[in-house]
Amino acid sequence: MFFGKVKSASSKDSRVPPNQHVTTKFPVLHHGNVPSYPNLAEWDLTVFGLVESLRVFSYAQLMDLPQTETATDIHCVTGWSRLDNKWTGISSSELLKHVNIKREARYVVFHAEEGWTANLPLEAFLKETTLLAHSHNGKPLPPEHGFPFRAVVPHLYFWKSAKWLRKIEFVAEDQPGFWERNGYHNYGNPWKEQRFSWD
Ligand SMILES: Nc1nc2c(c(=O)[nH]1)N[C@H]1C(S)=C(S)[C@@H](COP(=O)(O)O)O[C@H]1N2
Ligand SMILES: [Mo]
Repeated sequence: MFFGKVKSASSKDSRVPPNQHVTTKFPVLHHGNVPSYPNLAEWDLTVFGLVESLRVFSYAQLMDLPQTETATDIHCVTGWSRLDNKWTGISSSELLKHVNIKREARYVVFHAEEGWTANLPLEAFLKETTLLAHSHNGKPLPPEHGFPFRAVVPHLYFWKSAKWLRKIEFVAEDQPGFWERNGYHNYGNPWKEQRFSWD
């Protein structure tokens, strides 16, 4: 008798971390308000901290940088996973062609609107699938999903993927962000189920 499931390498099961279920919906989850930007000329993205010189990018300047497309799965700590998301934006490695970080920089803090932050190690930021995204499945992000720019860090639980990104800070010492100070795991690897601080 065989009681297990037959798995193949291409099986969706192998792409879904433990205790996650797949949804084709795109749930909206956040703390605080959805900002609106009637005038994108007033929006900017600041890169600061342990950098040779602080850089402020306008929306137009970011859109002029070489664009990257990724196809990645997202895993929310509340239990849903959404497979095959196409994101368009600026890769972290592209960004770092325009900003020189100092060698002491070891962690990254994403600063969103309303003081919301998320932290991650520099290596996680530098992973090739990490994107500053402006589009999802070929369309500009809707306001509730982070318009005009959000971080996408698909190899960590989705709370690290800051919506309404306004600043990226490079630091030497880790600085736990909003959820990390409120009981979530500091790193958040979905494959190891690093959901809460005690996991
Ligand atoms: N600025 C900001 N970004 C955020 C959050 C937030 O509260 N504020 N919540 C995070 C959480 S907990 C999740 S699960 C995802 C949800 O993204 P979505 O609403 O696009 O599905 O956004 C993340 N990014
Ligand atoms: Mo979340």
